[in-house]
Amino acid sequence: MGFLQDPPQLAHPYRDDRLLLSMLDRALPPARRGALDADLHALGDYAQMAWQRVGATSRRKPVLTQWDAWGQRIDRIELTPAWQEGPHLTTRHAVLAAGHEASEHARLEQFARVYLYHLASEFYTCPLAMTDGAATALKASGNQALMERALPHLLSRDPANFWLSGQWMTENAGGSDVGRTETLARQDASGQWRLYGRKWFSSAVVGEAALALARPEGAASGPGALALFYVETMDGARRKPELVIDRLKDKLGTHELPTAEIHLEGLPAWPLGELGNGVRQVAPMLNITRTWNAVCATASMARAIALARDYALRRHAFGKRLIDQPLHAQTLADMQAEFEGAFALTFEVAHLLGRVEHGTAAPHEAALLRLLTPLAKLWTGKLAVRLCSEALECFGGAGYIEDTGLPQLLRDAQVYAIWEGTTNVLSLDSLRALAGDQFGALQLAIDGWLADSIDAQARHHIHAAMAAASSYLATHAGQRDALEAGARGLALTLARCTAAALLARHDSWLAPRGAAHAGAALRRFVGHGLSRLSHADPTDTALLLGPH
Ligand code: MFK
Repeated sequence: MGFLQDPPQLAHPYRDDRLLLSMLDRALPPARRGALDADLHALGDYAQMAWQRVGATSRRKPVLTQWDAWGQRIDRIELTPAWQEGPHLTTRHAVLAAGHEASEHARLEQFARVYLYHLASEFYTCPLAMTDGAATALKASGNQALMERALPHLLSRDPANFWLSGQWMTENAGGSDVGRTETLARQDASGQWRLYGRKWFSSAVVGEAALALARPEGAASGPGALALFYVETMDGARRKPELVIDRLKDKLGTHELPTAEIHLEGLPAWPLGELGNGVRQVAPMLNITRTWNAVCATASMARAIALARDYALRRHAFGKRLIDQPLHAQTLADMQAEFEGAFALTFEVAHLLGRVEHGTAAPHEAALLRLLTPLAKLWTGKLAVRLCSEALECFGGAGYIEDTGLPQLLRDAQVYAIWEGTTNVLSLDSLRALAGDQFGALQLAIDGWLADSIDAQARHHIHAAMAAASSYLATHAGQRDALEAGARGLALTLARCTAAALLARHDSWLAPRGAAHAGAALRRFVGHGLSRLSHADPTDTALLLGPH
């Protein structure tokens, strides 16, 4: 046999990840940092094992069996091995429970676990995200009875006791525009609320609970009249007959995730709070799942770059290793710098979330979190697609071959920009957030992060891009259409300015400890430009979209 190429090897995602290690060293007090180590080592080991399993087994999808041999409706879903292992891994390493501990660092510690677990979990993290969101929304509702009933399950450290929760919002009429929800909530003769309708994307149909938006019978149309309900799906070991699984979706990616279309035929339900303003009540859940989305998108980028870098050390072309080819090295370094910016923003949101939840944040930081959450989600969702695509190209033809395990990275990455609000919906959400004093909060935070920065040029570029964003907002104040048309450019600019300032903060912490790579990431990232503001003429937009 002729030449055989070494496949890429996955370095240990925790022990060998200088970025994750240095971020945790900077952000956590030593005692908490030490206590976290065992779980992160174990989840890194699991991630390496799972990557080897990808190469050694053929891909499987969940299978829905709707009827048993004797004609009984059963709607049984057989899951892949990683999904069967999910409850054990999650509870043993407190992937969910850690985020709800009584510490301002709880969320950062949780999301470090999520970052390591995500790809190995085969997107079991999707229902985990919704479960975390449901627990958070239940706490925010203050509904003691529902909290006492559900939280011990949702946050359990015992796999036998652990429940997953879904988030049932999307319907045929309303994906982004949730206000068009058609599901009806009706009280039966005993006063029990029951839900009737069709949910078009249900990602955690294997879960034991869900939060669902529905319109109480007789309520007005529009989003304000929707109510948020808690439901349970199981009756002992059997799925409740009022929940019917119509079919599993055939998707571009996330194949292991059993996304379903379902019907509700009178499923018992309990309102979380008032019978209205359901979107406002579900917002705490959305902000949590959007944070998970950003962390998982960042984890996909990390995996794609780690494999492409390893391959560049093994693959020879034109007499040299790929890593020694100037243009290939430049390409990888550019990817790394963008990724490090995304990583910095994502984990700042995670840490900030914990501080805001535990009341240790500075006064401006709640407003900051409200703005940075959609920014992190929308930017990382887009960047993951770009970086995973670029990483596949680094393998040449091998990156296009299914059983390398590489194409899956790109197919799966596409979902991050769609889940939990598309890029444009999140850009509009960041405009909603900017209606308060969020811009000032961001400026204050950036000034703080840059206070010790040793890179004057980076400081100059960040200030210039923030000034341009500020003047853009002032110029278009009151012009709703213009603001909306430019919302994506504005959001990306603010995300990039924030990321650059966070890279500068990390550099000023790391450089005195003898490590120069954060400074390199900062210079390269800023070199790619910070402003993405668009000044498009609406007349040209209409001409471009007019009849051809
Ligand atoms: C591995 C990673 C895992 C990630 C999880 C994967 C799960 C995947 C499953 C899904 O994708 S489920 C589908 C997710 N769908 C969405 O995210 C819906 C996207 N659409 C939006 O976000 C719309 O912008 C929205 C539905 C919110 C628009 O609804 P409305 O009713 O027209 O919004 P409106 O009137 O502006 O806001 C209503 C209230 O909610 C306002 O409060 P007030 O009533 O007090 O004024 C808003 O301020 C508040 N609000 C809206 N978004 C908020 C928020 N508050 C805080 N944070 C937010 N993000």
